[in-house]
Amino acid sequence: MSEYNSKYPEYNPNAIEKKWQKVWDDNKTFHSEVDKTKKKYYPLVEFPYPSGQGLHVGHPRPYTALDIVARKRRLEGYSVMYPMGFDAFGLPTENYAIKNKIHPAKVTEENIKNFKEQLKSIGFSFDWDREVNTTDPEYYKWTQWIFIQLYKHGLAYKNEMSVNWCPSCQVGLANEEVVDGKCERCGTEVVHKMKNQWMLKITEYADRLIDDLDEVDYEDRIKAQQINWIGRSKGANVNFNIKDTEDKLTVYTTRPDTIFGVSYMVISPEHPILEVYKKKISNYNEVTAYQEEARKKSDFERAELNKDKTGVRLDGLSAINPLSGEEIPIWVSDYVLMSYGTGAIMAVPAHDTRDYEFAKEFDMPIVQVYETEDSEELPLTDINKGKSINSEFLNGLSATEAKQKAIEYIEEKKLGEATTNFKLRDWVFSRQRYWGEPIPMVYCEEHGWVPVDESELPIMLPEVETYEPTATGESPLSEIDEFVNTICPICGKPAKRETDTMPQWAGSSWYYLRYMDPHNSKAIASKEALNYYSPVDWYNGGMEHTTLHLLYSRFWHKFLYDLGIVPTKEPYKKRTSHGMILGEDHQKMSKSRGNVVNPDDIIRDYGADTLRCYEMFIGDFTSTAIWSDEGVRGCRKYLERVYNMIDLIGQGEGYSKNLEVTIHQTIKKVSEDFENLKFNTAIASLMTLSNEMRSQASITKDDFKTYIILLNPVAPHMTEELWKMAGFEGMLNEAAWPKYDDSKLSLDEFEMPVQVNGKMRGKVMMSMDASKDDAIEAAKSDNNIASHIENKEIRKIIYVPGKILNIVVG
Ligand code: ANZ
Repeated sequence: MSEYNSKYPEYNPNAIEKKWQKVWDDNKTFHSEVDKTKKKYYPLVEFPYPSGQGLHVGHPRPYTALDIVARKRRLEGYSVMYPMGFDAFGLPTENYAIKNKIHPAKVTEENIKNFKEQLKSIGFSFDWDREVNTTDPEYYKWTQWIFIQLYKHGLAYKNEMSVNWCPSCQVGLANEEVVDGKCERCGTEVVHKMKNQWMLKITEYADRLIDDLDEVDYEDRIKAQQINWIGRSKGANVNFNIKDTEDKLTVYTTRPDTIFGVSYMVISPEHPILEVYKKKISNYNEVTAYQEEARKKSDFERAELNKDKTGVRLDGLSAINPLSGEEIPIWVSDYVLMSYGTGAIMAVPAHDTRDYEFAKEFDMPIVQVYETEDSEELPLTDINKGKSINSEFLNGLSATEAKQKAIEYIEEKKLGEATTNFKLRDWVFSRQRYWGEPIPMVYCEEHGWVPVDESELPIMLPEVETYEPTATGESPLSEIDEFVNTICPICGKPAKRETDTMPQWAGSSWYYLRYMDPHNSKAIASKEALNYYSPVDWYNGGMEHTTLHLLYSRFWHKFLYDLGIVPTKEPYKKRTSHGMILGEDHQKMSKSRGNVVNPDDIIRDYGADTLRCYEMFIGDFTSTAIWSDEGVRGCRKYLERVYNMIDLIGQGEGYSKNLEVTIHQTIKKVSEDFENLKFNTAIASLMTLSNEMRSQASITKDDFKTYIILLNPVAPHMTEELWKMAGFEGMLNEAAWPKYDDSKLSLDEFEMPVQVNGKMRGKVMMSMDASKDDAIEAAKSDNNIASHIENKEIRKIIYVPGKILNIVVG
């Protein structure tokens, strides 16, 4: 079989990779169609924002991971749809366009072209016929359509409200876009501004967004973040009468069982009751001065950083504890936020840290209403093991019992009611910028806000000269008369278009649906496509998108489910997250630090397969990893060694006897590890197997074939080339994923160590369950061992099957 021993050309990834990429492209190898004879599989990665910087090495990490899963699934016989697209609206492009006076659409087009070339050069098995681009009018037509449905169902409304405003980007931000009181994008301190904004009622779905997490397979840390972000809290609204008035102050409390420990109340500086009773409050000027101070602080500063408690006691206004009948003072303090609960609290300093700090500062009484055996210290906040005291009918009860009983009592006496609160706020959906989807609404003097007729969609972004935000903070669209002036869809009289655009999160909230049927002009996607491809089987993306994109898209999906448009309650069956890749200096890669690695350079110098292999081998997929050029070179060397293994192919059918067990073990390990995000250990076991193969004088065609199929998802170009070089039939991408045989996972023979009088005298091949007699027989057949027992009396034999034989002679 001399043809297999012939000299092959040296490993030249640049030539091999270009060649196979063209073959895949020409043959549409990875194109998917609805095929009811096969089970579908839909892996999804977050589509990139096509920035001017191009792809960085962080992108290929998740893309390669799910490319591995996609390629493996195809070999397992699934109909796989692995799509890619571009999330192209957004500020950086707009800012670049402003600075360089190029239309954002043009900038986007160029960036996408560049990104696409880069993605193709890495050899991902994306179905490029399904590419989507959120800035394409044929795409955003449907984003606008969904908005109209939301409006028609009462889930979109306009509201004058205080918004987070970034003075630098000149744009309103959602809570999710404010990090530590600063703009997520540019880091500028966010201020508050009153604006009329479109809002989406995500809060109406808050319960379902938590409860339905039971039905999906998300990493625990992802579920936990979603639950915390939504922040469901169960408690009660309790009414406190304001002394000598008809009015009540309603508080929200999660601990109605501590009501006998209330020694004062606190209301937020923005609480409307202050205005109502300003004549009764004798120190009102102190109150207004305090309100002025509070206005300067963000909610974050007030809630999270508020260490030193401040406040003003209202003179002339007090409240009555509804359970004890006691008169208690009312304070104003900024640690109580108007945006949560009712904006008023009952203070229980013995059992709440914030109330305790406040009571200490202002010398208010502290009444303990729980005691535990092991702690005397106040505030006593962990009262789950405690017993209620000083609380009349609650005395002696545990916290759970007392809470239950207090709520029952409060409801029965009509003093309040059980309530659930959420930290989640409605989604601020207006942006005063150019490069986004126009919100398809019209304002008519007579009919108010009216959605445009659906037949008019898409409402196209008009061509403009400049995209700068206006000095007033209005969208640049507001200065284009031809855009603004329209007619009312109801009465036909002159009306004005909404000039705000949608946030970048809009287009990405439903893109996974468009992939299913990207060219449909009549609907988001056909019923057939939706029924076949739904839901996404495995969605991988960044942890930073857990509270924004993931929540928003689950919300839209549930809404579309309620309308009967999508067939599943949840969009994504499984969600995982990858870790970030840091530079060699252990810092986040950034231009200014000069530690950015460009994937193009790695591909040019080492090849795409090396890049892919290294990105998967770099470390635990879910954790942060540090880039190392040394590691890249190691992966390249490994691939070269595998490439050269083709020279080892010799005679023989089936697996080589010496390799059989390791091959079955490796099939099992690689198959399982690829499913469990353990790409690095899968590659490690492939490396071990290749070392074993290379230590043989020759290997069989089948040894080699299985090896390259297992490696194919990681290094698809080289393995496809080797497939052809070895003369295997068809293409590797049409082969079948190898199966392992359970019975062949361990050796039935092993090298048994033999000791004579406790000294190691040799090793013999033995079956694992050989009898004692067979073991002795085998030992005697070894010359060296035999020489140590010859002519001696065997006194004792210690034999542990599968382990060792010890012969004691005298
Ligand atoms: C009395 C009490 C006693 C409370 C106790 C806690 C512990 P979560 O779990 O986050 O929902 N609170 C209510 N509204 C507030 C507001 N607008 N600003 C600041 N604090 C507010 O927290 C609910 C608890 O936070 C409520 O229960 C209330 O204090 C406070 F031992 O009432 B509690």
